[in-house]
Amino acid sequence: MCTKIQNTKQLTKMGFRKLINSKKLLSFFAAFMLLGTNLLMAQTEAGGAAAGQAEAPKVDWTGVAYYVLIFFLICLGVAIVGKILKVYDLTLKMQGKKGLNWNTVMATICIVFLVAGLYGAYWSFTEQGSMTLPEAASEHGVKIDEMFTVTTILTMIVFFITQILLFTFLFRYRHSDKRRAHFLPHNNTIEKVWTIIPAIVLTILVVFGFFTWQKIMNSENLKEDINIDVTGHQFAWELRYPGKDGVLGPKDYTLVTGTNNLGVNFKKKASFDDLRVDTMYIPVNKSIRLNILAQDVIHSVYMPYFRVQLNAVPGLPTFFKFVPTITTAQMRSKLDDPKFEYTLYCNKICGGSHYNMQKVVRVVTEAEYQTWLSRQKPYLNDALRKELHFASANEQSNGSTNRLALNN
Ligand SMILES: [Cu+2]
Repeated sequence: MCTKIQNTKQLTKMGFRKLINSKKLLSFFAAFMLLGTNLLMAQTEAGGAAAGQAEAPKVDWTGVAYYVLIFFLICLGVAIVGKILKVYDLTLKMQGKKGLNWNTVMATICIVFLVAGLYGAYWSFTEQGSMTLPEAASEHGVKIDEMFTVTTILTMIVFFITQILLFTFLFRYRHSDKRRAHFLPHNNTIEKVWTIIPAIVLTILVVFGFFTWQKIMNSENLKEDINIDVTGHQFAWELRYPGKDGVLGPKDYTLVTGTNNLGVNFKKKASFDDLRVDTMYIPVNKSIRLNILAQDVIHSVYMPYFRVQLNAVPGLPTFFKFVPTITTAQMRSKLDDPKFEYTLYCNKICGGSHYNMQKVVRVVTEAEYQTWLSRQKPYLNDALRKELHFASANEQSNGSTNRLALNN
């Protein structure tokens, strides 16, 4: 008996030695790296503070290394606990006692996983939930948000029920020598329940989505729509507004030149008063029709606050109609951010300078919109007049005064 205990002690010692020897170097390395990363992060923070607030925040890749290392440390910790349990189990067996009940260990781990996972879901909602967009600033955006909320609530109910059932069943019905499993080869009722319920829920969601999409996209073209051409190319958005006639001149890709970079056809009258603008001004509560085009690769018109997104595809003109409901000034006071701007982004990684594809969008009152519109420059600028061999704006105005003078 005495030798048996000694043997056990020796074995335990050997086990621990092995464990320490194999993990020692790795643990030291991990601790060293963690300390090093912390120092790096401290330096970045100090550097950022010294540089002042004017500089844009930089992506801190040392933070990623920090979390990767923490993950490896946790894995190492779990492995060490596992090894210790294994050694403890062996010790018990060598002492002639009953070893560890691994089924109970695994079942407990399942419950721990469930609790940690549920807390993770709660953390995700409370921490990252605030990162979602504020209220929709367009008519259809409210409907999209409703759809999103209903889908999230339904999927969350299913998520919580299934996860809690899965892990508690794993715990409750873990293997036990006192219990025999019931053999259930087939049950029609269960099959029907788990086929019909998801089918009904999914059908409701799909039909709901289908009708919402129909309402958004099947809008008629109205005379009072404000047509705006949004053309994407690497790496900028070009905006063209119709002039007083309210009609955009036609375009033809064969007419594209350095000066006429959108290929506007100036054989048509409607093209003459078109305007080229830099910031997209749109009047509140008016129907806006964006005519979306791309000249090289696929881009994507993305205006998150209006819940607008549509691809800009070369050779395939598309459009999106929406009604903005909150002015920039109103949104600024709502968000308590005097610098807030709505933005038009490109939502396709379309090349190296993709990030450049941004335009400020301002939602204003009708009066402000008209004032702004009257100040915009025509697409047909002097350089383009020269290229097309048109009389320049100055010559034309001089000509008309001369004619007036002659008539008098
Ligand atoms: Cu793009």
